Amino acid sequence: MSIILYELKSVRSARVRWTLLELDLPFESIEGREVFSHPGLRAIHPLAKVPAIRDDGRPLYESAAICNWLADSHPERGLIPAAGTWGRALHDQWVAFTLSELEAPLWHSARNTFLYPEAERVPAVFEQNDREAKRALGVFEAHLAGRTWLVEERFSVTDIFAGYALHWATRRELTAGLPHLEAYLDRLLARPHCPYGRS
Ligand SMILES: N[C@@H](CCC(=O)N[C@@H](CS)C(=O)NCC(=O)O)C(=O)O
Repeated sequence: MSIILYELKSVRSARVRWTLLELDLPFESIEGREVFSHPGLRAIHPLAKVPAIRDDGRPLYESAAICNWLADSHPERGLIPAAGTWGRALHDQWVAFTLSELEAPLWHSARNTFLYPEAERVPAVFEQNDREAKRALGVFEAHLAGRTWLVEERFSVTDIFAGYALHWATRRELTAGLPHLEAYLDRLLARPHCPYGRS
């Protein structure tokens, strides 16, 4: 078994790195700014984005698809509820909610902060995006009141996945006044394999 991970340590590939570490799977890392022009990455991802993996020669991209695949293909580690269970439906719900309601506005703001050419940036989007992100954060806050983890009261890849976007929201200072969410992030970031910390 061989896994190659194309990554840049502080971005969404951190989800895949953390999943691999929790599963205790060995992997080769191709990391750094040069990753975007690496022929290995370009052969996998049509937009040359990270994360991407090659698992026993098979190419896969999109952080949700990769994390789910890795956890599903090692069911003995118990990192993801099994397909066809209610726990899995909840996992899918939180992944979709994270991507569409929280990560989309955060990413749109990021693009308008440092990715688009300066002349194309639209500062007006920040307020709208922060408002949308805060609505989503309020949903996490309400769900986490009285809960330790997102699904089935045990740590799972759902927490790895959503946790990355929640941590991203702290970097935009959007989590003030959300004590359950802040406490959850403290629990998450204290885990030994968490690849990032409070900034
Ligand atoms: N939805 C994708 C997002 C991938 C993505 O946009 N990755 C960024 C880093 S977080 C990237 O590679 N950006 C380089 C670029 O846009 O050219 C996922 O979750 O894997």
